[in-house]
Amino acid sequence: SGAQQTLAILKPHVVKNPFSLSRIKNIILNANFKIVHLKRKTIDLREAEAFYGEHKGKFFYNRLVTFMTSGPCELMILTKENAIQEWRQLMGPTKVFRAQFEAPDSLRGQFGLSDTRNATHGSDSPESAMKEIEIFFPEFRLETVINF
Ligand code: DAT
Ligand code: MG
Repeated sequence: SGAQQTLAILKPHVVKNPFSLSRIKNIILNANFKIVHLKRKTIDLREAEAFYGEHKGKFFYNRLVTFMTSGPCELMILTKENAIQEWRQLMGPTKVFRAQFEAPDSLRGQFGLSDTRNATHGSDSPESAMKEIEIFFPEFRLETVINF
């Protein structure tokens, strides 16, 4: 065991709303995640396509890429014991109606607006965490970031 890292994204509609943004950051810190690196940036098309490559061809892909590049996101490396699973748990289900009914206190339950604008992203495995951190924090050397 030991600390694990995950890549979290606060999506553009959250970053546009200072009230939601500060509430989510308080929730993150109260859940004992450490924000070890944070940058606010508008994701470019090349990054969005690399990041969401597994979804290319799906009906929501163009909508997703358009939304994610529409304004600044906050990109974070979070660390905690079992961070990948714990962050997915805190986010709640992908689909906003499921989140609102099954996990109303989750981040997506509280701050999600639609299946695309579902407030947050979280890596789904150690392999995707490495890949995603490399896309958005290429200045971080991976062997210093991932500590299984
Ligand atoms: P997650 O973000 O929970 O890992 P995913 O990897 O299946 O979910 O999908 C990536 C993102 O794509 C998701 O956060 C929002 C968008 N998305 C997924 N399914 C969708 C759908 N049915 N309609 C619209 N957007 C969707
Ligand atoms: Mg995913």
